[in-house]
Amino acid sequence: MSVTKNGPRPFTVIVEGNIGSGKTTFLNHFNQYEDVCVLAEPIEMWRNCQGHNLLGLMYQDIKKWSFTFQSYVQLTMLQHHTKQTSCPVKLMERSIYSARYCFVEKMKQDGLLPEASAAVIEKHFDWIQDYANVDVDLVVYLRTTPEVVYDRMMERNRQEEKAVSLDYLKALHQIHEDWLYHKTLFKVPAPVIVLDADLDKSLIREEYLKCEPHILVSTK
Ligand code: DGT
Repeated sequence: MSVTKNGPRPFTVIVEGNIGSGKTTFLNHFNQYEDVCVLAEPIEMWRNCQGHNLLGLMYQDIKKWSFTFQSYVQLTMLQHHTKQTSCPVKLMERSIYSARYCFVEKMKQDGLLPEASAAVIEKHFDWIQDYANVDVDLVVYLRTTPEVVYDRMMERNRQEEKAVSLDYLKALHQIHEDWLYHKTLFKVPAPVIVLDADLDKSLIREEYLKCEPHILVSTK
């Protein structure tokens, strides 16, 4: 356990990568360890916020729903970052950082989030960083190529993602690259491990095993 703003915190790992990069499969691999608290992305919460499918609304009309959606994503990510656990390791799918640095950034670039709305989300984000316990110890970047994740996304056929184009995935890929690989875009919140996540399911286990010792560092 390390001690930060609000007291003890487990060794915290965030798993990042493009849509369809295999974050869920990666997390599932670590479900076998009882010392690891695995927090999958709160997508079901985004699909049902008091009966409203915010993820669906966002893809139907991004301009109208971008602020609503990103506000809720930020809240649910904050809940995961601050969730108490007795496990020495916490493994999270995405983070408050990718919401802000990848998705909000992309909406801003495309003019889909009014400047005033972006300012409110950024103020909130800055306040969270200053006063909440959202520090992380390690980033696992599941690096892919856009064409591979596009095929995976088409195959899984999630209703809300029918509106997602290859061009959108290429742009998101570039933002992830600049943030976590080239490290030229935004502050990287912790050391980064890069895995080749283009690999097929039958080969990816080898990649997972490579980073296991870095993740299970605080477990006995
Ligand atoms: P995986 O296991 O790597 O295939 O993970 P996915 O693709 O299920 O999870 P993720 O986080 O890449 O995306 C789930 C959906 O939610 C996808 O349509 C993108 C969307 N999404 C996630 N976070 C945000 C966000 O902060 N803003 C926006 N606009 N969309 C987001």
